[in-house]
Amino acid sequence: MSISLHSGLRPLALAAFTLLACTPALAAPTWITIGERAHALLVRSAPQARELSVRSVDVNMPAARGKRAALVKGSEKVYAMEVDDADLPVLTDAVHDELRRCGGFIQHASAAEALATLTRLQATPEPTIAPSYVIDNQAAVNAMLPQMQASNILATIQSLSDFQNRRHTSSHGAAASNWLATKWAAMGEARRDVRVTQIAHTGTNFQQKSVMMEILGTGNGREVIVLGGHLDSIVSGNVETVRAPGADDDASGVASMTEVIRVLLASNYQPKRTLRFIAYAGEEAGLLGSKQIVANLGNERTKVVGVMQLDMTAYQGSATDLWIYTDYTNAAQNTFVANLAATYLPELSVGYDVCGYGCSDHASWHAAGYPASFPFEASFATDNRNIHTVNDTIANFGGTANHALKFSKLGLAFVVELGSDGP
Ligand code: IPO
Ligand code: ZN
Repeated sequence: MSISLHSGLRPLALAAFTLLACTPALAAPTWITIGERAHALLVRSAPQARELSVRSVDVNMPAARGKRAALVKGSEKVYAMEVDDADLPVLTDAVHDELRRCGGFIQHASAAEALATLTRLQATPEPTIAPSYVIDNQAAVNAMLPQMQASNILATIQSLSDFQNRRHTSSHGAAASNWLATKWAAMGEARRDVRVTQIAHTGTNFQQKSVMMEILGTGNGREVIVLGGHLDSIVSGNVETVRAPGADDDASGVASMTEVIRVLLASNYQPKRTLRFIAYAGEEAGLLGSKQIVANLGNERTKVVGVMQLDMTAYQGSATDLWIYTDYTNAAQNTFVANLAATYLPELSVGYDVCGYGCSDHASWHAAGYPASFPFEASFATDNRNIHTVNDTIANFGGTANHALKFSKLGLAFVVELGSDGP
């Protein structure tokens, strides 16, 4: 700002200048929306952060945490904040060290976007397309489910956790992206309707690309079903040298998706809607990859009909098999997901829980108004204590991918039931 003091400033401008001068300028301002628990850490770690707005957001909660589908209204405060870009790594570490199991934040491209996100959360967005949630592809799904193998999932988890780490700002994170893109491209080589792309991102030292495989829809290809998980892993420390196997968080989700892809292609399944499998970069640093992918859709003539996130599938926290998270997800689609489990995996038990604002990439989709669901490996109280540490290993989730296989099966049922619907 340049002010010339001798040119007769109007009192209002002078008052504004005085106010601004009292607040230290942020070197590189960026904008986030953040849930109440992570916000408490932010004001401690970055007192110069500016609050732009705060809303109390209604969230669906299970009437009692556990095996009950009945939902009640709860609420959480979500803040729009202007912060210094340089403060975000500290915040990320604080969130992961202290909250680990709940709450996070979403980074935005502008103050206006952060504020618009708050408004949309409050309004409980209506999906632009109301898909049919009728379960009517039993023949196709039941033919594919028995082909799915835990051993394949385990092998992919092993390969991903063999990278030193998968930080979005490290050479290892970039290499893991290249490895996955090569693997998915080889799997789809024989099909002309399969495309694998790496999606580059913007941000400080953001080296890791998201990886996307598409199976193009034959009849209704402009409508899209998304199955996602995140590629990056995190342990605090030097990004080039720290060890972050991230076997459960989230090699397991990416590996579960990879087995869905393998069996769909082996069965020569051709969807009517387009299927997108996305391994998001930079989830651990504020849902960075998914946020940018969702924002980029603004210019694309596609309609995302349904989104499922697989973030942590390999560690079974309790006797209950599948936990459906009810906050910042779509209630109607969650009912559909529970019905898929009852239809195709009747031997499994289902529980319901909440994890707070921004706990995984489904929140990027939900915040933009797309129907998203988040089936998870455990309850909030019984989750894997080893995530975000060097001990997030295969051995520490029990050495098999038997639990992860359940999520592969659920994911396959989800993409086939929604993907088979035509115009
Ligand atoms: C996560 C989500 C819900 C629960 I309960 C426990 C853990 C994962 C999220 N915190 C994360 O770090 N994803 O990568
Ligand atoms: Zn994590």
